[in-house]
Amino acid sequence: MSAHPETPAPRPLGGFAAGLALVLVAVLVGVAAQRVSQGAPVPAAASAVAPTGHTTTVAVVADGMRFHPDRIEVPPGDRLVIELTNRDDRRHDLVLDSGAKTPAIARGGTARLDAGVVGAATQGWCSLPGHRQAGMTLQIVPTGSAPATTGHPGDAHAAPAAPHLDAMAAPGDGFAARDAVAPATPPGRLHRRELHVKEIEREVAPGVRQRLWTFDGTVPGPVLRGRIGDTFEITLVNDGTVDHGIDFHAGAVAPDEVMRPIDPGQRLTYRFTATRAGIWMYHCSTMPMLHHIGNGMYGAVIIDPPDLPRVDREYVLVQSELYLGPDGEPGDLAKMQAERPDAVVFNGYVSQYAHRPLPARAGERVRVWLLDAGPNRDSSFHVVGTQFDTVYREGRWENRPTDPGGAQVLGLGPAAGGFVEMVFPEPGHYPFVSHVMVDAERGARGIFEVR
Ligand SMILES: [Cu+2]
Repeated sequence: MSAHPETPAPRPLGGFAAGLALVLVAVLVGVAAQRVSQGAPVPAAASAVAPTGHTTTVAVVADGMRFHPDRIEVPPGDRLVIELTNRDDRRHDLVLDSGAKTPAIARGGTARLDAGVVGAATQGWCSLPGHRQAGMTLQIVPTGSAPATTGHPGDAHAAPAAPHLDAMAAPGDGFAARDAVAPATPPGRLHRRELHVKEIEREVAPGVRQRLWTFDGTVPGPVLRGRIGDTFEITLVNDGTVDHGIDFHAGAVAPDEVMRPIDPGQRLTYRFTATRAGIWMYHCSTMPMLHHIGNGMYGAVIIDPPDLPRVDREYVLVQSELYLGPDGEPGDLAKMQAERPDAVVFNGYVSQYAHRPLPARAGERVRVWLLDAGPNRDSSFHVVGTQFDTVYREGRWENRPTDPGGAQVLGLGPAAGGFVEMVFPEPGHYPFVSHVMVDAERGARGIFEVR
């Protein structure tokens, strides 16, 4: 198997490299293709070309989120048969413009695709979510014809438009915001739980529904909490339709086994011991991670610093971006790649705490834990009308109430976290935002209602 001739070639990087790659592919096809005559009827051709009665067979390997080769030249009029082998650790299939397709095959699996008589350039791709946009495409070209145009893979077909999102719209009366209250630190030292991957359709802004990929049906996933020295034994169960995995930043462990993607119906147990304090991200570990995190697969693990004082109230806010796909479908990977979010949100829903404010009382000390789940954008958390006398960021106390200085924002890059504390001076409505103003205006905002 490892001595197979179709060892993945380097990706072409420019004109010269592309030209070289074409020569290599031509040689590769010349070696791998078997052209045989046969009298059996052939499937209808995509364009009018006289069938030659020959069949060209090409071995294609799926590996590293690419097809090798990713361009196949076929004598016009030949029938093309592709023998697909998957060497990746995740499932793939191959779909053609014509509608011909293989089933999804697991690592080591093979499938045979009859592409019919080749008369015109044809596109192929892997139809598992995100794989086409991540670059899993294949061109079939009649020998001697001009190369097919290669636009952005995500633009290769006209997709239905994304729904319109109004960041100022109010949710309906029945809307319940996600509970932002931080869970209490549980007493035990071993935290055992199952996390089920669920692919669910849910509202992310008033009137806007998306098919989200989730841990346990919520976005963000459940907030887990413990102390330094605690062990977490998490069993991930994939109740979804595509492969998923998990990666906990809260523990140090070799990724090979525990972070591997698992097929639908499978489970794995991920054990780690928390040795350092902070608010740590967890997220799906399946490629393209940009798509899996961008479509909802993230959450937080809080490991309390040993000297964490009691406060009157504690909240958790996880910031993330929304890249809308068509209504009721997963988020749009092409937008994620272009860093063009439709909205930026706290705890998964546009401006939810502007409509359902978080309560507090004047004179109370309030702690807000923050995690920037991204996947792409920084957060700059600010509460209008207050100053932070306490800042804890990425494992360090940066400000304490006894310090003469204070802080106006908690700045976080993607996957970073921390907490701030403040005392509200008097009753009122104190807006909170990411002070990246374009993000505040597209949904990263809320209100503390202080009585
Ligand atoms: Cu996933």
